[in-house]
Amino acid sequence: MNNSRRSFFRGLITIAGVAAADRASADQMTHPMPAPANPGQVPPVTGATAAGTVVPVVTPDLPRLPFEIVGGVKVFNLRAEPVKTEFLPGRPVDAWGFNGSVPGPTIEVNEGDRVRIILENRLPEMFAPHWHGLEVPSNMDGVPGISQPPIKPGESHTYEFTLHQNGTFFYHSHMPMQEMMGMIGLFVVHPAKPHAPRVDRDFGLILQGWAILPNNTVPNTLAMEFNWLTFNGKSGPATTPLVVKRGERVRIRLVNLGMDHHPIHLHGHQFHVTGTEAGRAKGPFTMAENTVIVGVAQARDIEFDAKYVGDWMLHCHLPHHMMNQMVSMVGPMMVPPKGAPMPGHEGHVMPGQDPSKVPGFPQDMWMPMDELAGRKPEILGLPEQWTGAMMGMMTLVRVVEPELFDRIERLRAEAAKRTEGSR
Ligand SMILES: [Cu+2]
Repeated sequence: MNNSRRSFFRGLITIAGVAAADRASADQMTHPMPAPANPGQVPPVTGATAAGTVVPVVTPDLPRLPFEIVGGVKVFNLRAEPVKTEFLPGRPVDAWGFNGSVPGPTIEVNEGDRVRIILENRLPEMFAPHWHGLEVPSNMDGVPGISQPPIKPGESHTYEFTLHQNGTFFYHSHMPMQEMMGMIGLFVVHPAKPHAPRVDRDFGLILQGWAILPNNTVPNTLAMEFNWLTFNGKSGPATTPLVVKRGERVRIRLVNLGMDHHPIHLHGHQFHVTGTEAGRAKGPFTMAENTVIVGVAQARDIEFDAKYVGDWMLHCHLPHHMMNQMVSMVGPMMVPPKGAPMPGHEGHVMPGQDPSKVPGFPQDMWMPMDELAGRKPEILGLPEQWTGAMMGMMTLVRVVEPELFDRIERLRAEAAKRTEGSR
């Protein structure tokens, strides 16, 4: 990051931070307890998997799409529409998504289910949804002009098929520019018989890159450089940590739709890739890894035993994907004059050293923004300034002792109850 870009970003963060802090204190007056991070994280009382033998998938910061059973068919209603969202509090974005969410809500079903998806197009232009990786009849494939006429604005189209596969799939617009506005959602199909070894926790993350210029809210879908990187529509530190209990077996489903491939790295543990966008891979899984490239249009399921207690980073390892608001600035490169240290760099220079004589200074990206992360239960117990280096496509896998896990679960259940009560 060059000097002017970085100092500009510092300014932005300060402004955003002040605005967010105001909002946060206003929030705290009306909601004294931590707000629910994600109503979709709470397992459904009734739903695809409530009575089943599989663990429900948790998609942090994204809801689950509800359904009704009509004549043995699971019926879903999906609306393609413009969505106002925030990657971080104070960073508004005008994206496109589904049912008020970007990415769209997670469709979660079981192998063997018959599903009917009624798709309403509330976009100002034509659209059709493709079911990526699913083996469906050609006229259900969602390719405008080939397998069906495009769905015109204001019109609906019904898709119906039986799921004979299991694994991590997704739905997305089959129009590339609409994809870059955010139009994707997870489509998880649980196996009829759980895979061995069983997992105790199952998570899903959608990886996206965005080009949004300063003072702008609309993604530039023609761009080839991306300055915002998100997991499930949030940038660090607004991504909600994945909380697991020590000793549990964990699956994380990673899906990428964008212009870049993302090497996703997990700290502290080794994992195996157990599935792709084609479903479950064939075991035994012998190659241990801690970094997996999730290419565009690919899904990668990773599984590991959460052996080690700690707050472990899970992030894209491309250096620029570990940042927020990466933009080049017009104008002279900034060189800090002697005797005028840059804000945030006091004490970073060896005594007697002139920072303006050190080529490349500054480079650190330490920007604590705890106030932007909110007060959700999943961050309980993290140290102060934990957000200092949490940016971009980055979250935490928190492997915690049972006692802390139960406390977090209790807070989440209480928050979910309050959300229910306020409806
Ligand atoms: Cu990346």
